[in-house]
Amino acid sequence: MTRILLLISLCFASFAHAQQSFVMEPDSINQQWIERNYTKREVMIPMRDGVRLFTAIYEPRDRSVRHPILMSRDCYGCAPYGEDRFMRFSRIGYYEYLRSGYIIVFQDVRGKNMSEGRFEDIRPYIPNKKGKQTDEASDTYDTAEWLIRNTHSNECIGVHGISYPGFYSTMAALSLHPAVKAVSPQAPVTDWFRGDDDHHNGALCLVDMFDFEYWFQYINSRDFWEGRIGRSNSPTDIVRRDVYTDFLEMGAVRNFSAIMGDSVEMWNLTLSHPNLDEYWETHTVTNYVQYLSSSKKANPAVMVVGGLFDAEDCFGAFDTYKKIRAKSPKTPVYLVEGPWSHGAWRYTGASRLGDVDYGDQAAESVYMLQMEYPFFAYYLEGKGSEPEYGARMFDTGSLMWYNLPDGWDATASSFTANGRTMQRTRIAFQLGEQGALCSDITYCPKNESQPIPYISYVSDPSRPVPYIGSRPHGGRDATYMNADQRYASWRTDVAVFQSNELAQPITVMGTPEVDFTVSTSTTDADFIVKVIDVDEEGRQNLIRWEMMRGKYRNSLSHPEPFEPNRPTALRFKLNDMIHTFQAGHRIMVQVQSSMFPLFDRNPQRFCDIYHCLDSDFQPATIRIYHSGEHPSRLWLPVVTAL
Ligand code: PG9
Repeated sequence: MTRILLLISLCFASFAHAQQSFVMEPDSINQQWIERNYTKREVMIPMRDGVRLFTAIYEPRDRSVRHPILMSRDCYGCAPYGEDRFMRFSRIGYYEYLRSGYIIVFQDVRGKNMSEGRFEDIRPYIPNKKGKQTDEASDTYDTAEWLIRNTHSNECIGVHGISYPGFYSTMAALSLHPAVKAVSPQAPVTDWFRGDDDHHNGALCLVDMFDFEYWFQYINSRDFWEGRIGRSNSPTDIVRRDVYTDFLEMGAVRNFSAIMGDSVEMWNLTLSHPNLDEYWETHTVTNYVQYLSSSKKANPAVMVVGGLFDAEDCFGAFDTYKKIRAKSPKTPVYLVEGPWSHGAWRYTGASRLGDVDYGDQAAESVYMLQMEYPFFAYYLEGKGSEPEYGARMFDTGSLMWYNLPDGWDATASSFTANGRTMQRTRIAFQLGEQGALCSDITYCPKNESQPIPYISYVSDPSRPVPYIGSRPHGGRDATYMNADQRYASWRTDVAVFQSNELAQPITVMGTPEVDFTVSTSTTDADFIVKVIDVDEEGRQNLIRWEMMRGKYRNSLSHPEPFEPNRPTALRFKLNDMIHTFQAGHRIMVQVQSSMFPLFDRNPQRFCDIYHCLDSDFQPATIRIYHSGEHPSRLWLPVVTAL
């Protein structure tokens, strides 16, 4: 840690003087002030291979002191373009930095918008680059070199970004430029096959992929920014009555490809790599975070931020943090997980999702003033103290933060939270007869042995289970992540298991694990497991869920058919959860075999789903075994304070 202190002292010495000459009245900042006190430059920064990247630099006019730099590398544009057109900075996201005189930098990544070069989705990191070899880490390195030579900076650079810019932030940490002192990947694009954006355990995120990819390649481009095409030039921008009915009518994935056309690279790549293969693994940034420890000159601090109800990259935030902790132990890494949707923490209204309010402590101002700004202030300005927490985790049931000084380790049997020692016990919540859910800490109905040791339902691809109860929707609605599940629990193709009313609160902190025995009358099927908090009003609040495409149950790389009607083990993990089920509530588990059109439908026949025909789709009789020789359990990590 002494190295960090030395680096910080360098930042501090060159910046400390800044405070006197740049302090402003707390409420005096506004867009006019920004435009009066900042200049804007647009430059094309040359990379080592000669490709030039468009970079917008907002710099304080005050050159009596040197300023920290906060950069975002972006594939969605750095608008407004033009040195005479200032960005309207979001109060929540930027005012603390502008108030403190940061140089704010936005860069179009290689091949996107006004930058030169060729764009590649989730461009792989290249270890031990030679000569003019480039990746997003080297583009960041070359940009940092240029910035510290051509701005009035204190040679302390922070990089942050949400979603795809979150991916570029993780790559920025891997630049290992000595001036890149602190990085914050937020809701970072991380693993597009296991759990982010494009797939969940091999099932295609149909709405997101179909609505995003054409737009991302053609509309979000220089042609758009220079007025040659408009937003509506997209064949996927079809008139929507309701995405459920419209996408159901469109049928098999091959029909979506026909509309998309054959020029959308990421759509074509996705469909030509249906299994987890080398393409996906080389494009997964967490396969390279061990290189964070490979430099003696740089050791950037990393603060990962995630939303517990993030519909896009919930997996990515947890996985980025866990892999950095495991593979680069010398990296100072922090995790913040709040009750937020994708990126909500940097915008007004963060504490609400759908019709649920998670309270004042979940507000964007709490996040910015207590978490993000202090992190960058410490590492870029030497202001304040090192974050006293390794992780700050929000309990979505008790609506309070846990400060975990030792960070987040979902496997630890004991840990410290809010100054108390917590003990974690993996408890089996067993699926039971008549839809019971019982465990050692909840009531178990007497075990009247029933001749039928399973609950069964018919999964009919012509009537898939909607991913959300409200209708109509033009696209994917992010509020499904914590929505009321009563719309599903009455359906005959959803298996429902619930506990008795809890006599005491039960706090779950960690990784829920499915450990079921199932069967299908066909050779493939999907399984979605949902963990639900049933409150006193009977609202069935979705807390955590995950999809497993059945053929990948044993391996994401090597799909296997089911033997029809043979009881088969089904084991997979859900994203971590931090949730207290209050006394008087019930714990509910729902199991279903479609979540449409969030995911593409499974034809329920072992085949290459992306090229199967409408006629390939068939109903399947699904059995969820619950007793006898085939018990099914949901393992929940229950914690108690010692
Ligand atoms: N996570 C978003 C996304 C990226 C790529 C494909 C689809 C979605 C995002 O960058 O906002």
